[in-house]
Amino acid sequence: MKFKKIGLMLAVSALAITTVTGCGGNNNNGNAAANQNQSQSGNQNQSAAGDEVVDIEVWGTNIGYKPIEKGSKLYEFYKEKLGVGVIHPYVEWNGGTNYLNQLNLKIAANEMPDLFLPQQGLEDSLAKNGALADLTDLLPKYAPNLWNAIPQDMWDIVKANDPTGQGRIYYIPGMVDYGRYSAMIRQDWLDKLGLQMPTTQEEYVKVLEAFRDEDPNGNGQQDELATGGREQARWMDHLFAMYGVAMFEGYPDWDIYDGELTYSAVTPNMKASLEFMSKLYKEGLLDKESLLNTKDKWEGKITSDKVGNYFHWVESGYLPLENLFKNTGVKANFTVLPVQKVDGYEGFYTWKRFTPPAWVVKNNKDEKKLMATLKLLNNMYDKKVWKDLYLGVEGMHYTMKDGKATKLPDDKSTQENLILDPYSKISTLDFMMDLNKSTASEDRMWAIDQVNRNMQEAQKYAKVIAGDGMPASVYEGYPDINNRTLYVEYASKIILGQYPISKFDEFVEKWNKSGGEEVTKRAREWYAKIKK
Ligand SMILES: [Ca+2]
Repeated sequence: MKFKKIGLMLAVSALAITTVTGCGGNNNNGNAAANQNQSQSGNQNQSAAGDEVVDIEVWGTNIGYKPIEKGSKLYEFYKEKLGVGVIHPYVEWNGGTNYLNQLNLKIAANEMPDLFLPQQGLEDSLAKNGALADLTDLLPKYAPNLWNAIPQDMWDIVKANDPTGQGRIYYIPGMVDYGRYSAMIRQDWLDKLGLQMPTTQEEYVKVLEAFRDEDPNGNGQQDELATGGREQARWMDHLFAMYGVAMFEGYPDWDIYDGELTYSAVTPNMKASLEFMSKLYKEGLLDKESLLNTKDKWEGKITSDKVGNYFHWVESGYLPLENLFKNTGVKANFTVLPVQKVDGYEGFYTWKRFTPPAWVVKNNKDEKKLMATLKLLNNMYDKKVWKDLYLGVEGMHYTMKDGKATKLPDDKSTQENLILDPYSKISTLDFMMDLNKSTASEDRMWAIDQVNRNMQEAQKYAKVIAGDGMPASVYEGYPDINNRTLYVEYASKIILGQYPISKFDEFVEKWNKSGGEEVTKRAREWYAKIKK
């Protein structure tokens, strides 16, 4: 479920960017209405020429927008841009729960959509039942744009994860082609206090002390929070990262330790990082409420000019900047905090290329529909159409003003759901940066420039972890291991000083006995398979 949130976050961050300049590839968009008129006559021509437009049914996330019906504006737009008719009935999303129920009903009624987003591992059982198209040979042949957009070694992992054990491809993974995360530090505070950017843990602690003691926000009160995070010891990955702990949005993950794939939570690296964090906590360098902070509460502190250093998505960094400016009038400068050097450790910011399955294709007996589905996949994964797909229909999703395309405000009662979002299912650094640059109005450029600079800079510290693409099935039968129950308990208490660091060994033992040993065995078997 956490992955679904990521998808939504990306959609939200993309939607928050509202203006598009009329340069380059956007010239097409100015003619969207004209294109639509042309498309109607054009399609008649196509039909006359025998190039029939086939309709297919597509299901995916819709958080309340209008459906796409035959002949509707978005239907015509997709038909014009992609050569396929997309029918997208409204299905209430409700966090994915209702969607999954409706999807199951539809499948039980033998009315599976032609192309859809699977949920919660549904693709595994469907593949086993022969309900999904085997894409192994179809994609290279009929959807080369998609096939080539995802690296071969990722396809190899998808094959290794084939639930039928035949090494075939039954789903299209989501992908992020760049390191998305970093710690951010207030460069303007460093400058004000005459401090250099820290590069070692020792220097870092000195900087945190200065943030705590020297009133960098200038209000005469000692109200600064040098660094911090959120409940369940999440969103302070930078404090783990310097010890080489694989950590994904606050969730321990899998990487190579001592030569073997290992859950990072049970490594000596984790022990050392928790010990460090308990010291920061004791010294008042870690927000005392770190383990209580909700998302809103922590972000509220960042945007009220109190926090010196936080960890998050780099690409949504304009949100804290702009909110901080709105709240306080301060134009902050957040820069990437390098992974701090600690003797004996190799630090990094975790990068996972895999995001959950983006699409599965019905094992269609209707050859025309199967070919239309593959055509749609091929055409929508052509990067040249991504900005058009992002903007949507002129007059419904965006409007032209002085040669600039401006996204219209979100309006679920009038806007059809932009269901085809390849740019968020395969996220690339260049597209995101280009979108940032070409869509920001002048008055927002100070924040957007920072974000683009930081996105580039963060790549220096991003490392793809060995556990990237590991299927959730390794946790089967061990929900507590999957939910990190023990880890959160011990990590929290150690950080707060309620447990001495020596208790860490007890945690490792308990973890192994309560299923961790078996999960580790499965994880290593999986890893041996993909390394073959
Ligand atoms: Ca202050």
